[in-house]
Amino acid sequence: MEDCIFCKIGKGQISSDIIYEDDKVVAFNDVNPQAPIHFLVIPKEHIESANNINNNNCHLISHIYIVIARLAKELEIAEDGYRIVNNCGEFGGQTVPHIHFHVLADRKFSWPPG
Ligand code: DGP
Repeated sequence: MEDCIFCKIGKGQISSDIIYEDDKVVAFNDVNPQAPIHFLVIPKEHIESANNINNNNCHLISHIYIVIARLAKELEIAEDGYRIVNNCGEFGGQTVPHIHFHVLADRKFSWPPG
């Protein structure tokens, strides 16, 4: 999508602190970190939000979870645990309309969220 900032990051048109990339997804550090480790994982294909997951693109979502598990081991956060957040829509707090999964780690998180 032309005006989408995360599409541009996925295509390398905007620089970001990339920690993992393959043909389907990119993981990069969040510009406004909320934890000592805070990165985002996005599909390169434009999917607006969780509302738009379907049978044709769900393989990208499962792939994102596989990548998160791999990065968690590499970053040595798997054992302590971490939080995966996917904000959806206005009430969910989504500010960038390209689906993304926050991975927050290296501190303890409370529940319920605010
Ligand atoms: P959300 O509120 O769930 O839509 O989160 C969007 C996140 O994306 C927010 O934590 C800040 C981050 N973000 C927005 N623009 C950029 C950018 O250009 N680069 C990076 N690295 N992160 C961004």
